[in-house]
Order: sequence, then structure tokens, then C-alpha cells
Amino acid sequence: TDVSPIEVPTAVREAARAARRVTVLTGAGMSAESGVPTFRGAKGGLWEEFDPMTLASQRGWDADPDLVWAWYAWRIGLVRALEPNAGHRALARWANGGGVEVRIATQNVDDLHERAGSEVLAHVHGDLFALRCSVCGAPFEDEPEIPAEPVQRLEPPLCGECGEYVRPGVVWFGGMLPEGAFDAALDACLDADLVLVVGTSGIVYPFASLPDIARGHGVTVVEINPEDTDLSSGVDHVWRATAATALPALVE
Ligand code: BJW
Repeated sequence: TDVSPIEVPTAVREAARAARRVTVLTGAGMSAESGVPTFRGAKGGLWEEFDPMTLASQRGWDADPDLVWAWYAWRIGLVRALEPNAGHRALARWANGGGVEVRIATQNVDDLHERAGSEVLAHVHGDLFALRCSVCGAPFEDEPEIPAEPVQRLEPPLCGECGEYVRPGVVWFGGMLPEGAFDAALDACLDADLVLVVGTSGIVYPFASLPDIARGHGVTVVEINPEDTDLSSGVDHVWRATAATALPALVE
């Protein structure tokens, strides 16, 4: 759904006009207007009573793999049924329009940037759809069974190589980031003229350190987020707007 135009703050517009290399750091708020729930903040429905911070952890998986798999199966089904929003599409237009190099490093495990037509430089917290064995690490190429109705417990698929449970290819707390992903995001921040930080609460490290590092190197940093975050006080400009309203206005 497209949304009514909003005004771009002058400083932000000027920074975007002057930039030749823009790095966009995205978080869950980027996909919120597509219908993907954020991690912190408004909850609802089936998963209300569960803390995503517990579900998205090795400890949570070890304690109750059926519960954790049911949550991921629900999210796989949800993301498949959703579409990129006007913000994702605006970034793709910007990158493909020439004149400016746009690089995207995301914490999101969905594929909405790609489905909008963007190439993503780094998925620093992994990929929801890249399933692999939780024990031997073998990739799982079959289609997982996704229940038509959400369920609160579901046995994970079994690895074809070793018979152990298959898990989503995401990074849980305490887990290592995919090889090279953080360095790619870091390099893209260091040689950018402008870093846009869109829809992240900025509390999960090491990703949350990137805006500060960029700014320390003299790069202009702009936050696009309807709410105040841990990053707000450390950026050059804050723009209190949503991803799907701000980005089309900025890129038009
Ligand atoms: C809108 C909007 C709209 C709403 N438009 N905006 C240094 C200091 C302190 C701690 C650590 C540290 N280094 C490492 C740690 C530990 C830990 C950590 O950061 N803990 C903190 C919580 C304190 N980090 C890790 O464990 C990381 N691993 C690591 O560092 O490995 C090396 C190592 C190992 C062992 C020891 C030390 C180092 C891994 C972090 C993995 C995070 N995984 C998750 C789950 C992914 C899988 C899944 O999807 O299920 O990633 S947790 C979850 O949080 C997910 C997200 O990517 C991540 C960030 O969330 P995000 O995107 O910011 O979303 P929200 O919900 O928090 O915020 C949404 C925002 O959108 C809000 O601001 C809204 O206002 C806004 N919004 N609508 C624009 N329409």
C-alpha cells in the first residue's frame, strides 16, 4: 500500500542529494509496514505470552525445540504471504536508478529487500529460509511443512544426513554472525558519504555499533524511526517517520 507524501527534513534531503555512496542499515521496523512483527514493542496474537528474546536463543531451542520451530514455521509462512512495502521498493529504485551507490546491510532475516529488487550486501542475523541441521550443519533443501493454521508446538524436520533436528539459518543470541557479514557492513559504513539507520532499536550488538563507528569516521548518519531509540542521541539527524513513508519521499 502506498501512503501519502510527507516532508523530508531539509538537512536530510541535502545530505541525500550530496551523497554518492549511501549505506542503509535496516532492522525489524523496515518490514513492519509489510506486516512482519517487530521484536520489541507491540505484540499480539498467538505469540503474545512468549518473549522473542527467549525463542531466538540457543537456550530456548535446547529447552523446547518444538516450541521454537513452531514460531519459526509460523514466521516462514507469514513472510511468504507478505509483500515488500513502499520503503523496500524505494530503496530498490534508488539503487537501480544510477548516480548513487546504495548498499543495504540488514538485521532482518526476511527476503523483502530482495523481493523488492534490491541486492543485499549483508544479512547479519542470517536467513529465515536457509534451513540447516542443528547438529551436523548440513543444509536442508526440502520444503518444510508449514501448518495452514499456526500451532504452538511442531516437531522440526529431520536432517537427511544425520537424523537430528533442522533449524532456521538465523543468528541467535550468543551465536556467531555469518562469516564476513559484519565486516562487509562495516566497510560499507566506512566508505559511505551517508548512512541511513532505518527501523532498528539499536540494542543488539555488534550491529548497533555501526552508526557510531561511521560517525566517528566523519560519515553523516541519519536515523529514520517513528520512536526514540538508543541510537538517536548519537546520530547527526533524526527523522521521526516510518520506513514506508520516509523512504519514498526521500528517493522520489
Ligand atoms: C519502525 C516502524 C516503521 C517500528 N518504520 N521503524 C556488546 C555489548 C553488549 C552485548 C553484546 C555485545 N556484543 C554481543 C553482545 C551480546 C548480544 C547482544 O547484542 N545483546 C544485547 C541485547 C545486549 N549479541 C549477540 O549475541 C550477537 N552475537 C555476537 O555478538 O556473537 C559474537 C559473540 C558471541 C558470544 C559472546 C560475545 C560475542 C548475535 C545477535 C543475534 C540477534 N538475533 C536476533 C534474532 C534473529 C533471528 C530471528 O529473526 O528470529 O535478531 S534478536 C532480534 O533483535 C533479531 C533482530 O535482528 C535484532 C534487532 O532487532 P531490531 O531489528 O532492532 O528490531 P526491534 O524490534 O528491536 O526494533 C524495531 C524498531 O523499529 C523500533 O525502534 C521501532 O520504533 C521501529 N519501528 N515500526 C520504521 N514502520
